[in-house]
Amino acid sequence: MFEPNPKEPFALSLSKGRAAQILTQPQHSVQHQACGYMLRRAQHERVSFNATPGLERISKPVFKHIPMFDTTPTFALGRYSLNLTRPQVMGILNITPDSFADGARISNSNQALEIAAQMVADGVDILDVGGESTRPGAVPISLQEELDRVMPVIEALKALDKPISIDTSKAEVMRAATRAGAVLINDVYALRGEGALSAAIESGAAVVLMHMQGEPRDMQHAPQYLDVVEEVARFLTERIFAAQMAGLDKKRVIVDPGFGFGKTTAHNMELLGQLKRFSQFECPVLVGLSRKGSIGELTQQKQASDRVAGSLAAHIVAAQRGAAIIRTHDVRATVDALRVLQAIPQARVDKASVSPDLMAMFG
Ligand code: 7PJ
Repeated sequence: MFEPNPKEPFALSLSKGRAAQILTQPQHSVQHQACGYMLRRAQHERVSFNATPGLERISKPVFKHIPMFDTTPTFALGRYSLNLTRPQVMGILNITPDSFADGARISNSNQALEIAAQMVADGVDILDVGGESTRPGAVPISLQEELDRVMPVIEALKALDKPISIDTSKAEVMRAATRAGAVLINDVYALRGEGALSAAIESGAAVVLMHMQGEPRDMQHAPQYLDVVEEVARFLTERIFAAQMAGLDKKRVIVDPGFGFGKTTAHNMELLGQLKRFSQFECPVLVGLSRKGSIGELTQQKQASDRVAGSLAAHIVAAQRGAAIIRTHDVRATVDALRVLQAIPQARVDKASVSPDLMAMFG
């Protein structure tokens, strides 16, 4: 426990080494100590704070005053920073003539810009641009075709000043898109394609590593697992490891269990139920169930556009179980639903998880 020096400004009373330790060690005990210190300091300076004995409620108002101790979780996307204290919404822009799930079929960049501008007005956080369909049964397209679809759209979307994600598995598309300003590479093959890993690393962009069993062409033909949660988690562990070994900082990684990619509805629901398992990677978790077949199956809605309510229910459950990013076609509805979820105060921190110092302070 370190003691405040009431005569000195707060930041100066910490040695540099100690401050660095607090900032780099995520252990609760250290944070609790820092929090206790902050509280006494706050009391001394008569900073008002809510003294409810729940760590979150105490620490937020106090930490807010001290930039050095700003522990707000964020994720860097180029010059943008995602605030991970609330689930972020990724809007889907599929520039694919065969993309039947889209509210609108996007065939040119003007149209893409119009739809994306609406998404921005609706509160989107990331725009995900894809040129190749990866839906079940989809047939791959050529590199040139994919570039021709996505590049004009990426150029057009820059006007909106929102983080752009490129949904691709091809190294060349990753390179071109990130050169043009995309800050996130969303690869359903988790960088297993030829040259993809090095292209992603060299680009400096963040990456989404997603699990898929099989290939889009045939992945929904009788997918099988002994334990879907453990198998998906193992795959993601291996891909994070491969990325790290190749030189990619884990701070640039987002993980995704890949709903619907070689999974039955039962598999998808098992993954959704156990989503917390994926928080163990300490990477943001992305979830995409928007209008997918499983939602259609559960709600008996054949039309993709009739699956909005079902998708919302699944995404809210995902957000409650730790999803950091929700990938959706329906931005307005998703933002609204998440706002309601966000308005619910977090459960109180378990007494046992609060340091004795802090408890003593409040009796
Ligand atoms: C996903 C995706 C997903 C990520 C698609 C569709 C199929 N990328 N791309 N996660 N799904 N990261 O949207 O229905 O679940 S394409």
